[in-house]
Amino acid sequence: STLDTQHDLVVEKASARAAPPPMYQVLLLNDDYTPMEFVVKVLQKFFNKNHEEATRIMLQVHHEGRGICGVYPRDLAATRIAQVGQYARARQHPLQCVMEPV
Ligand code: TYC
Repeated sequence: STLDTQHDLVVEKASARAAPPPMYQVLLLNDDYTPMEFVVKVLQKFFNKNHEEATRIMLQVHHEGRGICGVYPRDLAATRIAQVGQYARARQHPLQCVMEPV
């Protein structure tokens, strides 16, 4: 470690720091029933996408079966999946969201 006496900043060696947390992709899965505009809304509301990027991801899922919504540490990925599940179920849509390690 070095001490920056001007600014009191401590810079540690990488080997002395905590490892970065394991990261997980959150993916949306295609189905035949969930309306396209609902999927776009979910991507804006829970994954902070603008309408254009949300539309691109929705169409990728529609055509390829799955698409990446975001990459997060495990607890945040699990929270997003639970939020999407509750939001979709409450509106009678079968939309499914899953996570997998990067
Ligand atoms: N396939 C759906 C339809 O034609 C649209 C859709 C896109 C559904 C993405 C789910 O994750 C999904 N209405």
